[in-house]
Amino acid sequence: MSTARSSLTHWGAFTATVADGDIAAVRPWGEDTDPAPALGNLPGSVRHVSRVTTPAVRRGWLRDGPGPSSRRGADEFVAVSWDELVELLSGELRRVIGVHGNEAIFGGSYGWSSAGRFHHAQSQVHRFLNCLGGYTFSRHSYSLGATGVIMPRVVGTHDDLFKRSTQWDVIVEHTGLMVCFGGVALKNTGVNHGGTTAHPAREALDRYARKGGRVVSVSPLRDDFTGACDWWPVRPGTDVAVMLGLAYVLATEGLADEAFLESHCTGYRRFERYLLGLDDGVPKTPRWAAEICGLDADQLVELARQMAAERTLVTVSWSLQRTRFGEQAPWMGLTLAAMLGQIGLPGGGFGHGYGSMNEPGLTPLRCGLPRLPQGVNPVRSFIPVAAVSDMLLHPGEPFDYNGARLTYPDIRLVYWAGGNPFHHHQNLPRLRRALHRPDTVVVHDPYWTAMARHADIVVPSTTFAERDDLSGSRNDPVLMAMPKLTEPYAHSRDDYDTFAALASALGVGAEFTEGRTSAQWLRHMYQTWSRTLDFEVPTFDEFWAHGHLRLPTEPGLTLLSEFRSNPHRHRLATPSGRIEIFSADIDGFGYDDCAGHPRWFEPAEWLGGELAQRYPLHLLANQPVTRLHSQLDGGAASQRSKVAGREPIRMSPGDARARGLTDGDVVRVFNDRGACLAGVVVDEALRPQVVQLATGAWYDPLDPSDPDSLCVHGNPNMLTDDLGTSSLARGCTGAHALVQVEKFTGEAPPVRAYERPVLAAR
Ligand SMILES: Nc1nc2c(c(=O)[nH]1)N[C@H]1C(S)=C(S)[C@@H](COP(=O)(O)OP(=O)(O)OC[C@H]3O[C@@H](n4cnc5c(=O)[nH]c(N)nc54)[C@H](O)[C@@H]3O)O[C@H]1N2
Ligand SMILES: Nc1nc2c(c(=O)[nH]1)N[C@H]1C(S)=C(S)[C@@H](COP(=O)(O)OP(=O)(O)OC[C@H]3O[C@@H](n4cnc5c(=O)[nH]c(N)nc54)[C@H](O)[C@@H]3O)O[C@H]1N2
Ligand SMILES: [Mo]
Repeated sequence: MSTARSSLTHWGAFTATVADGDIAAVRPWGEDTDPAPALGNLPGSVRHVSRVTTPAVRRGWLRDGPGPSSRRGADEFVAVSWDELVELLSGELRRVIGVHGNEAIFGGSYGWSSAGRFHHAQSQVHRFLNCLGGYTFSRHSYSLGATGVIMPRVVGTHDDLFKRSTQWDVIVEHTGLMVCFGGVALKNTGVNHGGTTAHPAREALDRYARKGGRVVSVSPLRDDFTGACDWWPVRPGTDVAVMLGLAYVLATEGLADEAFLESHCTGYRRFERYLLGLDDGVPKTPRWAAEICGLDADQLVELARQMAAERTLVTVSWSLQRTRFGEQAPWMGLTLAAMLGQIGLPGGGFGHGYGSMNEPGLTPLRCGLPRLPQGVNPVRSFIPVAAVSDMLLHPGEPFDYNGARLTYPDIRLVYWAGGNPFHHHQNLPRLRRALHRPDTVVVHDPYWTAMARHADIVVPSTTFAERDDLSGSRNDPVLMAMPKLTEPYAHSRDDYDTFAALASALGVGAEFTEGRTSAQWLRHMYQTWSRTLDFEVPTFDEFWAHGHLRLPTEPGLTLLSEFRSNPHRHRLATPSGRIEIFSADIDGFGYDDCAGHPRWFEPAEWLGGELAQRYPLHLLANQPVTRLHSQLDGGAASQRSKVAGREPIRMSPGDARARGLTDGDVVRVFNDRGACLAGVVVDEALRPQVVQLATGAWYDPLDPSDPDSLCVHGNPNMLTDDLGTSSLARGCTGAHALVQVEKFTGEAPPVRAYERPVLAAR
């Protein structure tokens, strides 16, 4: 018997055919003209061999009790019953809270998990831990670690840059020139947090091109822009120099909009001293920039003049801030746009994240969405999200963050539900050592990810396909029902039911559930939400029966148009109320890695630096085309992309030739931090000396007992560093690393990442 139902993932809406307890086939949602390839990973995902079938406990933890252990990731697991699991886990939570306090629980639990708004694992774990008295939390995201701190300080918002970005229709109608740092990578527009029912970016860019709109794509990869453009193959990590070179032309040729800089900005003169080199003796001329970025100085001059002459949109992809000194690129992009004086004019100004996520360019909802209340966390201790290894390795030690001096808490229990640190964190050998430290590591996941393999207690979760839920996102017009497609596989349980059982064992059952089942929660969330609306919506039952609900949106937006029209009435939430080209606050922090105005900092790992002598290739560890992060890496679309069973590494023909490499070769990619294998794809779309290996291949150590072991599959976080963007934001720096690549000789070891661990008898 097969049935067809519609549902939603972060990478799009679809209709599934279900047979034999699994998704058999999917068809993209009717209105989606550009569905994401990752939909192809769904068939077979419910009964995939990598599913966690039963609650499991690491043998050493079961035998010796909680405590630091270097066996994490190498030990056997023992299957336990749900009753035993609840007893062991609730007992351990009680112990840690009783002996060490709630601060000793790290519950940041970063990760995307599923699109559903109720069964969102991170929301569930936060609500649960809040009922227990709180937890050490994490701030911001791996997506936007630097932006999340710098942009509120200099333009008063982070969220509105995306939610209320200049819309595609406005760009198509008004923009004459798009200068896109990091391109507009359509592969990334497949995805949106909370799901998405339409992917309009490709079609909008087609219309833009047909109208004669011009694009300059500044990126090491040609395919970061689809269709006609001027491709400027920049050296990775040098965009700020390019922007400074352009700004220099504007400043010295009388092309900067002095009136706008005066009326809407503060601190331009301070910045201009730096730009002109009045204090450091280094004018940031196009020639200076060209030396750094590897582009042509005359072309920079020409482009700056055109930018001043045309309606110009300066866009900066999120990847540019996921690097050392990542605060600078969005800040400098904003500054460049401010000098052009077009911020707030239709089709002009600044954009951040076109081609990073589906959201920028889309129309926002005129209302909120149903949500699960997470309660209140009384614990004040937190870390910037990408400081997880630092925290575990340096308890009690101070660190700088956003103007404050904070102290790392002493974590005893790590609780992860709905994320995969072996996907998202950098420097995996260091992460493994950090994970040896706590007394207990708990992971809820439907799959045996590397994080689950490094846990002491593994809790088998259902996937979105095995429960009722609903979802939508703030820039998509459709609220979708996500009906259960099939029964829970093996002994998996909804995270909600697990937390309800634990809460009950710990005496806070009623607080956690408020007396509701999941079904009652869905109805309750919908009804609570509908009472906040200023328009009529159908009843929950009508919504559920129909399967989706169209919501009103706000078309025609231009970012910061209100601020432009009246900067007094629509002050920005910055200290000056204006765009801060110079921030007295940041200047006052006295950091040597983030100054009072945007500037060029030379990173340790770039092609112009000393380290490039030893590691002469610049690795871009970007987002994968065929999946969302590490999710469903075992699925058909992701598997089709592999080369010799490994994650593909792309390199330019010259770099391949110099190493005697051809398509299909297995290579070892390495630097001082670690190494992984990958499968070669030779491609002219890459700037020479640049290689590209997407994130998301499941970590697969050749020797699981050795933290430094080679990953045989191709996880680029074996190579990246977790130093943090700067003392200001301490954001993720996973986008870049310098590496060397060599042919792997001998028989390549098999990839075993998806194999279910053998569960030992007691
Ligand atoms: N080198 C490098 N590293 C990066 C990046 C980069 O560009 N370069 N990008 C970074 C970015 S931007 C991000 S956002 C992160 C993403 O990092 P993550 O969000 O941690 O990655 P995902 O693979 O999406 O992990 C989600 C996990 O949730 C699980 N899951 C799904 N549904 C459920 C559920 O219902 N319950 C439970 N308990 N679990 C569920 C999935 O199986 C999966 O293991 O990675 C970051 N890491
Ligand atoms: N298909 C798919 N889409 C996704 C995701 C996914 O996993 N799969 N993840 C989603 C998430 S959570 C996020 S946060 C976003 C991330 O969005 P981004 O961070 O923008 O995505 P990336 O693919 O890492 O980077 C985009 C491009 O920037 C270019 N780039 C890298 N470094 C530099 C540089 O120094 N200079 C210049 N000029 N260009 C550079 C790379 O060539 C890269 O292809 O993507 C989202 N979209
Ligand atoms: Mo992200």
